[in-house]
Amino acid sequence: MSDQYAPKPEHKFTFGLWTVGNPGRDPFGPPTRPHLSPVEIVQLLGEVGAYGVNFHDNDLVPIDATPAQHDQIVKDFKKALADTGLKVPMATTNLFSDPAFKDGAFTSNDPRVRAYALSKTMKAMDLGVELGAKVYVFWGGREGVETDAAKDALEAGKRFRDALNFLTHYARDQKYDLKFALEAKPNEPRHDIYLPTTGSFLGFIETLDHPEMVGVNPEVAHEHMSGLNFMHAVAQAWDAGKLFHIDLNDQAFGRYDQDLRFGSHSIKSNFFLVKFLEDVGYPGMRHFDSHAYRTEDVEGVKDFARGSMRSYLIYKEKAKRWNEDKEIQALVKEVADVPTDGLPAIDGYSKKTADALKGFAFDRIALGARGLQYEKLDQLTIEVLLGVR
Ligand code: GLT
Ligand code: MN
Ligand code: MN
Repeated sequence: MSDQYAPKPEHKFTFGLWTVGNPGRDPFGPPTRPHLSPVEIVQLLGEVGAYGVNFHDNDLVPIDATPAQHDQIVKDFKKALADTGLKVPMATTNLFSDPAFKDGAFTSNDPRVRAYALSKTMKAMDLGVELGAKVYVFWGGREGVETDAAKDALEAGKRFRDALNFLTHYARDQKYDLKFALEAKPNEPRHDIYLPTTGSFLGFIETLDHPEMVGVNPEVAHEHMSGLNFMHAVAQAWDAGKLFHIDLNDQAFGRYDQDLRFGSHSIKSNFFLVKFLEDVGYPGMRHFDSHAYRTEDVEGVKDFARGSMRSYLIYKEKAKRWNEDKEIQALVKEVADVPTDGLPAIDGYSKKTADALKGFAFDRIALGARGLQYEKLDQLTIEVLLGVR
């Protein structure tokens, strides 16, 4: 592998314990590779050159661990972090695996489940902060329904809001330096999950007590499952100052949640995503929320992890090439570089401008007849991606 695409700490590449630790289980068959302990996963990530490791409370400490086991596990994990230099930039809560959460956590109809979810999340936040996390992710995998006969959607939204408000107040009370990042997914494991897209969350956040603490964690696969352009969702989040974290993976449209290796499937979309993140200077973590094919052994998991980071850096290099390509840039410029003689200048609203615009004689036919050369521009883009430019 050429050095140019070797991961470095400044690239901020992170993986979850649940990603490289995925043992290859799927709904149709059991694991195909050995279980790795958190310490072994940290060592593996150190070996492949990742910057950080993220976790759900129960990826690290099993849900039924005794206090003594908890302490020992956290101690061993801290030692592995110190030995490898890996950081913990993000943590989250598992509010979806345990049968107690089968009808949701914060939106459950059962007030005892909602209270348990708050308690579990506060303890998980304590653990995350203890290990250095600055971002706390909320993915409400079970916050939904199979049938709308079961739950009042309006009430569910209010419960979700109440829970997040409670937890922002808790974080402030504890003086935690922690931001929340909400992750949307339209369905799976529920038939429908509430607040199904990043755009839904961006609207919802503004209804919270502390919107400044709360942003989003968009995931490629999840927006693709909704049939959406992921980069557009990311751009909207960035514009709103809400891109606190990002889950990179890949996904074919119209399929189950595949969590494919980043960069492996939707090549043009991935290119424009990386170009966007690099062009705006997104300063956060590049988290790979994906896992190796079920066909792989532990060596294949390393191939998966190395490939994710390497592909990101290749896309980044292609984006630089695109930005520096004279022919491409000339075409980009040409679209907006047109004579505007006589056109009223628009610098915000004024009555004078409004009147001038309403009185101006536009040559609508000429506007519609102009060719924009996007075919040529896209072909040049494809040629950059295919390596002939
Ligand atoms: C789960 C889900 C991911 C979320 C994780 C955080 S867990 O693997 O599929 O998209 O980001 O809870
Ligand atoms: Mn995710
Ligand atoms: Mn996913």
